[in-house]
Amino acid sequence: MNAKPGSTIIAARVLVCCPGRNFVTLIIQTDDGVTGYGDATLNGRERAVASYLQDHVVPMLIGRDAHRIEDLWQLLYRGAYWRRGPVTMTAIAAVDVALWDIKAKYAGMPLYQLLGGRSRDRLLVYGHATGRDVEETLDAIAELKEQGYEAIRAQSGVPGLGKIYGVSESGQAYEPAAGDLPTEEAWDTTSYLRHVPTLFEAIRLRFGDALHLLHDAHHRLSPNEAAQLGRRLEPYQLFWLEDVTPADNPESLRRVRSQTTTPLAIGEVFNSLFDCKLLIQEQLIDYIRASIVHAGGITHWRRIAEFAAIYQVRTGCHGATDLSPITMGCALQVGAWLPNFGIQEHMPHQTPIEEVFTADYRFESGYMYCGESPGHGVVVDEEAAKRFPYKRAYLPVNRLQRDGTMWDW
Ligand code: EZ4
Ligand code: CO
Repeated sequence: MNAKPGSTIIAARVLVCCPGRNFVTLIIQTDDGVTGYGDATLNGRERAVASYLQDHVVPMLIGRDAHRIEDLWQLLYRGAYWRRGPVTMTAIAAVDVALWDIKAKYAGMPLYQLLGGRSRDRLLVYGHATGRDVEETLDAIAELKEQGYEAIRAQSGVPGLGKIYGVSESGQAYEPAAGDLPTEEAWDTTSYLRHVPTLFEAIRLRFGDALHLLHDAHHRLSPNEAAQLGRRLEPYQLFWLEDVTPADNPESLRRVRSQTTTPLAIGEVFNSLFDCKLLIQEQLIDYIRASIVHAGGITHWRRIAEFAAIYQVRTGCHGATDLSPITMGCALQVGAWLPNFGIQEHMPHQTPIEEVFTADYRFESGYMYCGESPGHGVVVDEEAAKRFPYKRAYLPVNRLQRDGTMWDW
């Protein structure tokens, strides 16, 4: 496969840095000085993807035509023989995104132009409100409303339980991952199911009906418990209820779907169209949460999104802070084009991330606006990154309060 001059990949390197939290970035350069950046961050397993890229993918890239994005995607996917899985698909995503960045820079256009141009002026995002109890969550919602958010994910501590993942300590974000090893938290589904409707009742009482409300059950429920929760939340008209059951069994959603009209979202841990297929085809969900970084890059993610469009399923891309600004830049570029864009998660990155990543997107009053610079609009300062070396860090895990059984967190 001969590359034309002016588009040959001459260098590719992996950068692991920790400006407040760990990020893995793939940097690809062509012989005429165009640089593309791809996100390869897999929270808590960062080094595994860095090695996959460094040891097995980078050597295959050198000398290839940077414009043959599809062919390189197929080479890395089919060629590995061992298909799918988060590590593989995140590594492929990094290559894919860096190459789309390069192609758009060659074209001198923002990425959305290469996909078909704009379908919308701005992208609806949702913010995160959490608190140790209902009152704190209500205050957090009030603050987000002040900033203009029209859609808010609400989580709160559960009476009788200590700190649980997804709920912050006072005034703090519940992320990033902290601790050299995962801490262990205690969980009780009965207490949780009793508590959640009271949270949403209080929210509607204080803020009325206009606000879009979301909630994340973080894979902790059985199909029947999820059906119960969906029903009990119907009076509060949620925008979506997320990850009610573990994502391994898509059939579980049949039970939930048949029992409740509360809109369902799932898929932040999905890495392939095959994870999403049944859920979309049977219209068991309303929003697909797969992200560009964990689902094979723009090339594969857009197959998921366009497949979803056929079944009136809209996108709601994962956008927690473990997805680097590169992934956010791509999500906004692609979301500017995608006809069935639904909503974008927005959890702002914390300082000092801006010392390493410069992004051309912006948030304003409940919406995000993608930038107009060529590429996906995010550049990485490799020199600055050296000041922030990788630091082992993990999110907490979960055990049942009753008897210490390992649980989904
Ligand atoms: O737990 O990104 O909806 N968002 C989430 C996230 C995920 C983390 C895992 O790395 O559930 O906070
Ligand atoms: Co989630």
